[in-house]
Amino acid sequence: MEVITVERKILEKNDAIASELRKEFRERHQFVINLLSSPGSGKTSLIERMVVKTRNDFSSAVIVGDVQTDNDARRISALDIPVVQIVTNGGCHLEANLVRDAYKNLMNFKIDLLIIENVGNLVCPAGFDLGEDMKIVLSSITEGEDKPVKYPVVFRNSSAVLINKIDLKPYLSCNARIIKENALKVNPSINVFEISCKTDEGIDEWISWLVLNMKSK
Ligand SMILES: Nc1nc2c(ncn2[C@@H]2O[C@H](COP(=O)(O)OP(=O)(O)O)[C@@H](O)[C@H]2O)c(=O)[nH]1
Ligand SMILES: [Mg+2]
Repeated sequence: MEVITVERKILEKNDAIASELRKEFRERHQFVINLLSSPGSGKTSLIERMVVKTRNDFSSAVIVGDVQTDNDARRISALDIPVVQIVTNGGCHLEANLVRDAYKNLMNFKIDLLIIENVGNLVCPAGFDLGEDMKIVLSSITEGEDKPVKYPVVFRNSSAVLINKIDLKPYLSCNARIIKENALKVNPSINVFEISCKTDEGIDEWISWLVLNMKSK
């Protein structure tokens, strides 16, 4: 019983900070997405592709969470956009207070799209509101077809699933159509995109959908 009480208190505190953040993002006309996936599904690769393709249209910034190292922040800062790395030192997800502290470093930049790359994990990050407009989950075809049904909460809480690495279809027995069906089973309103961060297939369609949502905020 105590554990449940403590967990609820943590989530309540997190949600209060997330609400403040959401208000601040709205006042600054910033659209915020929270990227979730297993380690290695392609979150950083997606950010790299998106920034290259959209930099003439709008300004992006990134907050990236990892258990250790600032490798991802280094990769992203090579694109010459503002990036803040949060090292959680063992923590399996980002919390709103960490994002609030990281966001202080982004006050002086013009930002249209803020991308939060969460810690690679399909369980813990799902329950934590970071003030984002949307959670987006990546599921790559190297992970198999059953991730949406094994980890339903993250798929249920996400507005879109990006089925990544479809360039590898010829080499794998995993069927992207079944990932899609499983995702729709746990969340009938989830939007599904098949993408490759290697060949760029599907990336334009995903970005067009995102931009529509940014414009309607
Ligand atoms: N073949 C292929 N490899 C990819 C694709 N996207 C990412 N990768 C590779 O997958 C590995 C993990 O990608 P990364 O972006 O670091 O994943 P993250 O841990 O989710 O940020 C890297 O070696 C990428 O080059 C893709 O669409 N196709
Ligand atoms: Mg990464």
